[in-house]
Amino acid sequence: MKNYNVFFFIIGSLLAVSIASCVRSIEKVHSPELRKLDPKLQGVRKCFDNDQVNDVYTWENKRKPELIDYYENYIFGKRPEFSPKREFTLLAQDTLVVEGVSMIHKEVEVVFKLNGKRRKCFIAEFLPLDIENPIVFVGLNFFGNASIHPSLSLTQTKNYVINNATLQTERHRVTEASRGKKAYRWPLALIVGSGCGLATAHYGDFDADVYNGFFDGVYGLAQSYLHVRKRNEWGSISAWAWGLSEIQTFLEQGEGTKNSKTVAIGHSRLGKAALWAGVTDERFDMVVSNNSGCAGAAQFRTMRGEDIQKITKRFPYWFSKNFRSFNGHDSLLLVDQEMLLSLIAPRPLYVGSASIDAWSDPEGEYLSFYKAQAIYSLYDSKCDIPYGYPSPNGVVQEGNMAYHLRAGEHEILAWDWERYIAYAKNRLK
Ligand code: GTR
Repeated sequence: MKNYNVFFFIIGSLLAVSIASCVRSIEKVHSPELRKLDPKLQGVRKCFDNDQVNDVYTWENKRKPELIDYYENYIFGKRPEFSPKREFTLLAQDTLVVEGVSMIHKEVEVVFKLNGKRRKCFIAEFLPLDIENPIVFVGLNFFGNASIHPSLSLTQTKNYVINNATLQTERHRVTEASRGKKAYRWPLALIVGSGCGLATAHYGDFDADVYNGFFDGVYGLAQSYLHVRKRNEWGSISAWAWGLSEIQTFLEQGEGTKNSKTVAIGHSRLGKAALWAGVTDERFDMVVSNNSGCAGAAQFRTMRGEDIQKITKRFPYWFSKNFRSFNGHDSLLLVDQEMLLSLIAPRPLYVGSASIDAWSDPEGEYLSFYKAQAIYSLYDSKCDIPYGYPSPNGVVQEGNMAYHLRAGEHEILAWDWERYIAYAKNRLK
């Protein structure tokens, strides 16, 4: 009997301690200075010390750095500084003809080397035949370069992919049957036929989209295997954003693209990565977020569609550990996503939503976009985004801010690309 009492006492105490530490974790997740702030009273134009942002100087020198610091510490995590050596090898170069449009196609292998460790990525580039330094769209793909066109010269990824019946993947790897199956997401004839270029790589080249620790992908390159992950360190979205920046670095060294203007673009989780790449790397001249949803363009506070609990339960590894402390407490964050979008200003920003993509909360994406004009208008006094959420197939374009609501589901389609391309050509002349 006595033994049972001791047993229940120990179990009870352990439970009490773990419940207390959960409660403590949300109260104490912020640093002591930030803990004093009321989350309800935060705004993009108000610094954490209450200073108002009424000019570009205060934005760029005070509010913008503190916001980036906040996103690093509490959402996407801090990426360590690391600079590997890069070796570029041209694996294939050919002229592809897609729906009557001829284009230069190159497959390039990049080997990153650091402290005796190596990591490879494969970049596929598609450029117009006779245009020097075209605008280049830079985006990661979900199923490897060979999924975007059936030509045999495109690299089949050997990395982990999400299982997908249409692509006939087997045990998380693509198969020969997967070739070209995602071509509809990458309308090469439209992109190159409009005089633009595309550079893409498989997101798994930088980090596998699976919860398998933080030792593979670029983590393995950047940090030692003995590294103990802290609460504010990077997750996959930051690793993928690093990959986008590496494609940018490649373009700056590559033939015919040294002076190209570039557009970071991404769909869904890769839209979140494109936004974060645009924030952390100002070499991107424009950013496109396509259906990026929770932790992308959508507001946390609307509490529609995916929320922090839902996203971190399935994908804890996309974010810093700190982010999970906000599960069920989205409104305790001191930021909302108009702030993430504002960090792109004054560069052109295009947010694309889809009307029945409820999981991504298209209306919440529009609200972030609408509210981000508080910062865009510091640079452009004519900026005037209407409050009303557009109807399906509606487009709002004002100066360096653009939004559309494609009628339909969660996807990236030629309809979206047509608008992204025309807008990029107009703004990046
Ligand atoms: C969903 C996830 C979203 C979005 C999407 C995607 O499962 O909940 O945040 O990123 O995946 O990438 O297609």
